[in-house]
Amino acid sequence: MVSGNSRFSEEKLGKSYDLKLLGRLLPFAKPYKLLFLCSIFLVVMITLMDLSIPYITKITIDTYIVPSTDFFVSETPGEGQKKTRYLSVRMKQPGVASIVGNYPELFRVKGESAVIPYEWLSRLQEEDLANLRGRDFSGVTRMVLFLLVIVCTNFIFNFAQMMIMEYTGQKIMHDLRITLFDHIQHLDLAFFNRNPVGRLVTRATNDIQNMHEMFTSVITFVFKDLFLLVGITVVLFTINFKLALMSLMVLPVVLYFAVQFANVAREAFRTLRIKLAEINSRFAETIEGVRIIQLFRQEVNNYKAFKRINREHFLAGMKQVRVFAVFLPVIEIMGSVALATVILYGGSGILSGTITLGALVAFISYMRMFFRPIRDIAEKFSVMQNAMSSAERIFLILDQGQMVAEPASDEGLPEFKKLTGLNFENVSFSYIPGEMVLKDISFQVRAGETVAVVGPTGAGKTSLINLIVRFYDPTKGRVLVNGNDIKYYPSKSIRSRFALVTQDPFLFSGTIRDNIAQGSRTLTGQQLSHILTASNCRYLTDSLPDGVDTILSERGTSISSGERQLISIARALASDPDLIIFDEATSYIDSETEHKIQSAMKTLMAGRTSILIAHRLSTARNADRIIALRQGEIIETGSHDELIQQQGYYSRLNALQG
Ligand code: TTP
Ligand code: MG
Repeated sequence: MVSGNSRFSEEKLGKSYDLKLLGRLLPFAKPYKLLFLCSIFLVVMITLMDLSIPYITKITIDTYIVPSTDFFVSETPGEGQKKTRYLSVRMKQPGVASIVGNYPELFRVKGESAVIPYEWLSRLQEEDLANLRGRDFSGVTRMVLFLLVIVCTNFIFNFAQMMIMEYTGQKIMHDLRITLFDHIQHLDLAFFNRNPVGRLVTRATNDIQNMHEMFTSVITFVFKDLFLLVGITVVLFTINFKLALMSLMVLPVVLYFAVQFANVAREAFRTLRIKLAEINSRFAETIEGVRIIQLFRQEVNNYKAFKRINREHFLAGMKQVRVFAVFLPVIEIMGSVALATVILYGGSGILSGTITLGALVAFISYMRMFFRPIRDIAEKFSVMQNAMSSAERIFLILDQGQMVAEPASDEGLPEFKKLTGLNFENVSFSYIPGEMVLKDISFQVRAGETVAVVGPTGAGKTSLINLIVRFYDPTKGRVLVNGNDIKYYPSKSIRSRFALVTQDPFLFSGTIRDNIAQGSRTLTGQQLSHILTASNCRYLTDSLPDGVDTILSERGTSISSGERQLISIARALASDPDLIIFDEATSYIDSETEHKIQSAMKTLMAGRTSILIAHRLSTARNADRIIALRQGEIIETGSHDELIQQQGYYSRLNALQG
């Protein structure tokens, strides 16, 4: 079952979480190196600006608002309780001397400067106070303007950085998706036997999207956050070593929690991802098999199974929420503890004059800034986890080396021009090692011949064809085209000369015209009209309101299987091939449609080599040679008349079909 498979592979993948993957992504990021550098530069600038804001506040406070030339004097030394803060002004400053002279009872002159207790400043005339502190006022204004400039520049830089990162992320995602798409369409068919469609589609959509998020948000934020953390630590220690040491004392506890969190969260994310994959594959399976589910009235059972998976997904989601719900408040509390420490030690530092007020304010701002990145990184952890496992799954496909084998250039034969003969030389073949589907098959088809293959269902007829068009290579023996091993021709040149009408033809969603023109050069209106007539498709297109421009829904389900086969005959005709391979439909087709198909086939086969797989002996009867296949072995071969005379399998079949 699909879900079982995908669960297995999800689990297997979830365990290995590896930074080496980042290295593998580098080639995709390389074309955008300059943009990345630009972005990193901007991030550095932004961080520096972020860091400077509290520092500017500190300078403003310490230089202008509460200048550090202020000092405290204990008025009552005996008790040591009451301290008075004095503002000191320089007598040399213009206007100061006269103001001081006006209030002799308030100022105490000490040589070059005069001091006045802060409490008495309010007793001065407003005008005098403004003059006295004029320098401070203009200083504060200057600093505020400076701050404004920084905030604006910061905004512009942030905008630019975000745009660049988003652009780069989108570009990388597109490149990655194109690479994946192209890789998948070149893969060996055996790969698709092992990998359900749903899973492959998830790779190209979800997984690529996850990578995009990593490139944009994670790289930007994590880098920025780490840089900010380091920056803050450095600034804190330069402002006041002891206070920095005190306030960062909670850091080991925070680190401990972060590591614990990372471990639990990883597990929770993994479970969530596995459950999501199960939901996806169950959904895909249900949609794919909805006919069978309804036919066998499996709705209730299927519903129950889905409900269970859905609930498990919910529980896994809740577990993840719980992990975050514990971790984030813990970080919050640690932040508060650090803040309390700063206020406690910083406050007493101010009182004892070892720390300036500006330094304390800056410290408080920095501490607030410090804990935000820690939260951020923790939150980005989930994106990172997702992206890593997505990267792993994408590379798992990209590492699939099983491409359709092409000849090595020196072994390659010149372009395949015209078919002169096809040989099977002791060919044996198995899809699964050990389970032979074809056993020691040898036969020859000369140019212009029609060879029919008959045999019971499961005999290996379709498998035989798979070898001719090189969907697979034989396990043993050789398939020869024009006397050369088919392996030495580029499969492209072989396939352009062979046309295959399959048992259950696949039509793409698109117009009938596009489906017919598939693979062939451009078709003129006249050619198309000729093909429609020759393939008996005209009655079909004439009955449709939009004619050849009718859009077929996905898989061509809007038309019947007989009509689909007619369109695929037209498609084969359009490519004007040398070899026609026709795998007759096993499904019931009314005799009128059957007649139409047969006459279309006759036109198609005229003057060409053909291999027919026949279920209705009326198709086989006129072939030059008939090969009867049973359980992967050729049991009879000869013309219709010869085989009838042999009184073997074919003649019994003939008698049965009347
Ligand atoms: P087929 O070659 O498909 O048998 P057939 O074409 O003769 O049968 P029918 O008349 O019903 O069209 O299958 C032969 C065996 O190979 C059968 O046991 C299924 C197996 N098989 C695979 O395992 N993978 C494949 O892709 C195909 C086509 C067949
Ligand atoms: Mg078949």
